[in-house]
Amino acid sequence: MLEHNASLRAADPTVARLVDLELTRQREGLELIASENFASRAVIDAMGTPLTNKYSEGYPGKRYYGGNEIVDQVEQLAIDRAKSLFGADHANVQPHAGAQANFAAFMAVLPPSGTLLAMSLPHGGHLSHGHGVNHSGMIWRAVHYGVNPDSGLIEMDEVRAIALKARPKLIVCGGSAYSRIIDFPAFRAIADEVEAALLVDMAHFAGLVAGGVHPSPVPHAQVVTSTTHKTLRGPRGGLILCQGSLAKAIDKSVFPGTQGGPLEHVIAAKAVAFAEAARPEFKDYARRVVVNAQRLAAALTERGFRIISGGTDTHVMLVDVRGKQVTGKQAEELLGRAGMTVNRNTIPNDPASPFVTSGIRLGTSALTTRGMGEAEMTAVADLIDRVLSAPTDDTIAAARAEVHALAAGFPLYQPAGGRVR
Ligand code: DSN
Repeated sequence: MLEHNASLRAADPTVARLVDLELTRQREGLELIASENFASRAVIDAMGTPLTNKYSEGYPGKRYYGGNEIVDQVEQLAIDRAKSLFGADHANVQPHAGAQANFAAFMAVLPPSGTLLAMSLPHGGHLSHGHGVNHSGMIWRAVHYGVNPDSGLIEMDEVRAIALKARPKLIVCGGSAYSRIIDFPAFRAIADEVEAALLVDMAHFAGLVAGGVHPSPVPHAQVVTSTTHKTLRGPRGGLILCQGSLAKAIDKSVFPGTQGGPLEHVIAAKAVAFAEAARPEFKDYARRVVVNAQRLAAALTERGFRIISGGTDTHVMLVDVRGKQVTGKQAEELLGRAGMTVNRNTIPNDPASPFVTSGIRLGTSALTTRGMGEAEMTAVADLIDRVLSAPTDDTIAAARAEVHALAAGFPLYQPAGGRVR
């Protein structure tokens, strides 16, 4: 357990034991889920503070409760740091999570029953971008674009043709399993042509934008939403950036529109993360995330896996596992038994159901935070290949031992000398 949690151990050993077990799981395994990362000790410390005790509905200087003099400073710091980090006119740091950020942002720019155009979930989009089982798909009329089945790429001509036909008032790009740089200027040109607003959900690649290794959507989109815990390596939470003209509408849409009291302890942790992401060493981190992802994708390709779109420009890749005679679900389970955490994922035009899938999604943000580099990525590709090519108990046990040894070389949350401090 993190040593500062000694009070938890004394007060509630049951919860403390579960935290210990989870920390051990994180330490001993290889975290390959593309949307996960390891927040710094400072970020975790900021979350575990008495700021959680405070009600602060409203915004700095305009609250509905007394006693917010200090909390105002915390939230203003987070706002200022977010604006400076991303060069945005306005930031709202209150969304509890990415889906909440999207819902509030959509509500601010698109009246209910209006039409939105976004990437379809099975092609790499996101549930909150108008999928039928999500409220966004019930409140708004959602039309979707996908990727070319052969290239795995978004085709802007197709997006434009759909937009001209559907006449959306909101166009959304960004998603959870698209590994290539999105053409933001082209999306903006289409949005302008059909008189729609452009919203970019940069949840996955926000850290790469902050680190300067990915183009920023901020100059091109009226609204940019994000989470703060993926490549950005902050606490679990959401963020909205927007042009100045939309600042009031966005703020009203978050509170009182969709949320109540903000989580100021998490907002403090967001402030810490934004400052960390502004440091020169974060630029180096972001660069290594992408180099590692490209190495992992290349090493998997060399071992007979098909990477959708042929590779990656970011931290994420979508891997077709059918060549190894397994489904995505089986691959997730087999790799999990070997200590490698991945998630099954549909591939474009997947013949398997979303519960079974033909692919897995991998990302390098977390392993890079641990300090791993290209040699380790090759080793990880080799482990994945060995497990999925011959998934016997012996192969899995041998791989698990190697996974533990590899992880032990890159310690996590150690009291002294660990790579995540
Ligand atoms: N669940 C996140 C992901 O894994 O990409 C997106 O919200």
